[in-house]
Amino acid sequence: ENIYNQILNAKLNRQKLLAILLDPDKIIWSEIDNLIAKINQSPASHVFIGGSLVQNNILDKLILKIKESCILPVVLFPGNPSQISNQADGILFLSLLSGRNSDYLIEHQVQAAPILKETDLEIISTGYILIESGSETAVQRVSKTKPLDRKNDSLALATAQAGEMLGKKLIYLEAGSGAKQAVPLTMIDLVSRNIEIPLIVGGGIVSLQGIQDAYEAGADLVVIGTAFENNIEFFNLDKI
Ligand code: 1GP
Repeated sequence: ENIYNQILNAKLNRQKLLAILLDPDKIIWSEIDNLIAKINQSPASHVFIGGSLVQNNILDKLILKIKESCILPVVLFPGNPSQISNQADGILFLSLLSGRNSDYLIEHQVQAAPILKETDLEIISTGYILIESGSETAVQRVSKTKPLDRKNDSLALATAQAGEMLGKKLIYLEAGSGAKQAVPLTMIDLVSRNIEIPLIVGGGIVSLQGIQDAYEAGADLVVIGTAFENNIEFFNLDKI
């Protein structure tokens, strides 16, 4: 359980973590070496791999390429059970706790379990909570679920606590990739102060200040996808 223990230890030591999320479908292969170099120069502690419509051969190819020159743990962040690659180090085994679509609560997990059993992946049980963020996001569209009201901090907390009581090892507060509005800081604050397990926050964070704010509110690990995808100098912005 190396990946999880590292996240847990970081939380205990108040050390903040950062994941860069790569969508295999959006990779520009001619620029991959430079992309990986930028990841290596960035403060990232993890590489997450996921997207809505990923094909397996691309997934394997991307992970093998990253592993050639990047030592960060590669963690799958799958949109559906077909997005499994034994080339990664671990997988966020997600259950979409904010929704009431049983496919994303348990059906996909049932389909994935026998496949995962055949891999060496570290399975990290994660309570995934989608928060309303100004307009419909891909997670919402694909999962056909309603996100939680962004003003209802106490419902987000009750959902996170239910996840913790169900034995989830991580809680992920998600605004959705490319969200107009990130997860509210008051919500991060309330949830982080009232659960023991590490808290991941992502979706719609587009500045270094936004990352810092999420950390200060209580996020243990922040996920950056779109902002880095749009500008691989993202983590150098304050140094220019
Ligand atoms: C999406 O939380 C991640 O699942 C990252 O979102 O692409 O908006 O950074 P962004």
